[in-house]
Amino acid sequence: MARQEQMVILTRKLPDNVETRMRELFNAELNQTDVPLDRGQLIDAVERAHVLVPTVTDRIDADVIAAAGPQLKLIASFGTGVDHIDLKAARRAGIIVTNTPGVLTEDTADVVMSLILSVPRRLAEGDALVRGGEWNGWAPTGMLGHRINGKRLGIIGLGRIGQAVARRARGFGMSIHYHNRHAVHPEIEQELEATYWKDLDQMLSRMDIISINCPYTTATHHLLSRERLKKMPSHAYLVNAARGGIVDEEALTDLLASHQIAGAGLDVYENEPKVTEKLLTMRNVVLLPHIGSATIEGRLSMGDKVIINIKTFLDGHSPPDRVIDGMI
Ligand code: 8YV
Repeated sequence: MARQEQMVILTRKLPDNVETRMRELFNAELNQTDVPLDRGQLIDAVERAHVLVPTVTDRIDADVIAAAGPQLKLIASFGTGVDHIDLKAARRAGIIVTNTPGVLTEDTADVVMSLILSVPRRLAEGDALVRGGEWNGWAPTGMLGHRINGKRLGIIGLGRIGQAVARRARGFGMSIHYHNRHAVHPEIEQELEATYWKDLDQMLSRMDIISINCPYTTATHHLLSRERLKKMPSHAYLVNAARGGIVDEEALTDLLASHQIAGAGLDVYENEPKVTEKLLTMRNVVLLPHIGSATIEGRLSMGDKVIINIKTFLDGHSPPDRVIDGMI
């Protein structure tokens, strides 16, 4: 079948330029309304598509993959994280999965750094004060936060995004610490003057700010459990722009409420778009709506990557961003 006849189904609205190019190259079925597909619609899509282009809001579990027609050969996800796709089931069904790594690194690191600055310096609180008409002018003891310079940042997952965060944090005078399954290459450690902590619990108990930058897998589900969160000193802050499920959100909420953790900056949640109600009432948290990679430039590059992956695959080659199950 010619490439132009291959059915490529997009589950969400993508930037216009990306959709236009998709239509030029493939038999693309778009989602103009941008309402996320329900389960029935998702199953209908995998029954018909040669290529599915999902996003983080689609749960492509083993049942959805089992419902796929034999023509479905590629899931070209729009995004880097692939935790919404059952990779093992896809592999068993002979379906290749690709993602869009690299192009959202700097944007996501910018949002992480913004949260690192916003929470200790109480930026959202200050904004609310001014907008609420409750600001009575400068005062020597008004809106005091905590200094960033000289603080210890513990990065969980010093991969591409973690390293980009570390580079920014160094510019703000922070010292860099990290936990990974294995230490990174010595050259990277040297460049970042980063200290490796094999033991996550030990690192947690000694940091001022923790940033989560690892992928979400079965191994990292609730990596920050109640027990682990309790290791953090009461003056410490937690920042998460990776995936909500890495943190036990209920436990985090309890510990923030009882001031056993000083504050949190969150861009992701366990049950998006739901957010634990109690968090909404807390002053010591900054809550963002999963905007880590939400720049026009980033979204266009992500679209480009998806197109390159599909085109390469349909032209009979191995797509550049193939995700291998077990390598995440
Ligand atoms: C994307 C993300 O917006 O790429 C990721 O892993 O978390 C987000 O920045 C989203 O995944 C798009 O599907």
